Amino acid sequence: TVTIDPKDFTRLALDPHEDGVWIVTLNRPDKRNALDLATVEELVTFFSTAPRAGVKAVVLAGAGDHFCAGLDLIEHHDADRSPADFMHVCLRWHEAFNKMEYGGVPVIAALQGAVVGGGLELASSAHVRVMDQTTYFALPEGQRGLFTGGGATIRVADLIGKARMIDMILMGRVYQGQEAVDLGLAQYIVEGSSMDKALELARRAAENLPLTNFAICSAISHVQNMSALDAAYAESVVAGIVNTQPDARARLAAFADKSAARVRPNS
Ligand code: 1HE
Repeated sequence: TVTIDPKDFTRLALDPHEDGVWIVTLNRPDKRNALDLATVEELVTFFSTAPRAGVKAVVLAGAGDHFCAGLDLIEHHDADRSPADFMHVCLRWHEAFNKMEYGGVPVIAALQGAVVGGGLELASSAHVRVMDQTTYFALPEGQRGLFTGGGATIRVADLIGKARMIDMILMGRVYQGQEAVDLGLAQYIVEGSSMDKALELARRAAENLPLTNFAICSAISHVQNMSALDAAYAESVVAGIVNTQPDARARLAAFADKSAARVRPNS
């Protein structure tokens, strides 16, 4: 079996819980968790391995007052990269973020403070985003003489629509509070700690069967990239496997013998 040793990681703090939920924390708070190459490589390693290492759900967090300040602008400035160099940097970001989105393990982002630039690209690769009252979203690339390179044109446009994304990056517009939820940048906003809520959600997700979560956290994203004809085919194949899994028998039996919880409206 594949194992993940938290001691192998320096940029990420890894905290595995007994229920299979892992808290993965960007751990450079004095740099506002800016994404340097080393951090991205650790994200690639973790999210490439997690689906085979028994990780049932992940809470992705940032240490300190800010979730993530995006691309490490100092490293980028000092490296004075060629176009080919930076293309390869972006490809490593895509490797990490695609492993998150398509890996089949639920990833719940616990957000606070700045979720900006590449930090928003990272957050938008999670399956669920929880924000607190301090959280704000922006794409400062426009003002910095840069462009997004970590998937914002794909995922941020998907979350909020093309026109709003263009406005965000063109004007440096900042979204926060309930408006950010209404637009789709986050699914939950809490008065207290986004970590507490994200952990609660990760634990709930981890109670689903792993194969079911694999389908939810990979097939839905893959299917979005397909024609309707191929999507219907792929969905049928995935449902064929998931909906006949032996582990689902007990849950179906519980429904049949009326011991399973019924679906009710919130009280
Ligand atoms: C950084 C970075 C960074 C902070 N790269 N070092 N991203 C941005 O344009 C966001 C830039 N950052 C900020 O606007 C602010 O730092 C924050 C709003 C996130 C936080 O403000 P604050 O007042 O708490 O911190 P600070 O004093 O600005 O920064 C504290 C330290 O973090 C300082 O380092 P120090 O060694 O001088 O103490 C900063 O240099 C460092 N720091 N942010 C490097 N981003 C694949 S393309 C993706 C394109 C992008 O992501 S563009 C980047 C957009």
